[in-house]
Amino acid sequence: MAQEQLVRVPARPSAYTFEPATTALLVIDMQRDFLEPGGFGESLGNDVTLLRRTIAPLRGVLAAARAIGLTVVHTREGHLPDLSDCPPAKLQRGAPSRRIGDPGPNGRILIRGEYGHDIVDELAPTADEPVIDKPGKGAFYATDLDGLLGERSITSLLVTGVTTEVCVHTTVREANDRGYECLVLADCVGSYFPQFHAVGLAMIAAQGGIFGWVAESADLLAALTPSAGGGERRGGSR
Ligand code: C5J
Repeated sequence: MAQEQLVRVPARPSAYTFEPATTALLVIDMQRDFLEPGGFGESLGNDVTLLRRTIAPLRGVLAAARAIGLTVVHTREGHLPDLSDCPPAKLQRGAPSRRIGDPGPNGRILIRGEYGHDIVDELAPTADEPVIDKPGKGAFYATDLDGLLGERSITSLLVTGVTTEVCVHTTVREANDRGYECLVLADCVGSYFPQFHAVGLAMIAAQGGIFGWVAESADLLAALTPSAGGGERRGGSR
């Protein structure tokens, strides 16, 4: 019987263990519309530079995931050009300087196919990495993400992206209800509101990990490096 590699990552509230063959790296909404000036995030009055600290550690995690052949899935929040998949409640909410669908410097705000809707250059997906387009905050709502993960026998998710308390949290909650074991990488998720980021992470790991686990990406990377002693073996003859 072939040996299966188990990776054990120091995490909160307890160590997180996963098998790479049944784990996916989920990169949520690392889009220009949230991370660069002139997009949806800025139109809501946010300082987009607050999210950019996630890019460097996420690049490291992405490179490590690709190196060991982990399934990598990206998501993008956005809408069809005719806005038929955008509920009026979402379109009309608040008083943004530009609404969803309005023209901006990076194209129409949060519209599929526009430059601003796409993922930032630093984290561009490779041709074989699925990109899930989603109309909502949660990556499971009105998408085929669950089916895609099921086809690949994925049961564990390493969750990254923006924003911590909105699309990341919604997706982790959806995933948790569907039985996935989620590890959220604290330095690879970000918010326009540092206090929401901190509380959002605390909420995930509270109550014995009510929604999942939280770890730093450095601890994941160390666990993925056999010389660092991170790997454990399961199965096989030992
Ligand atoms: C927001 C997201 N914040 N990706 N979307 O509207 O978190």
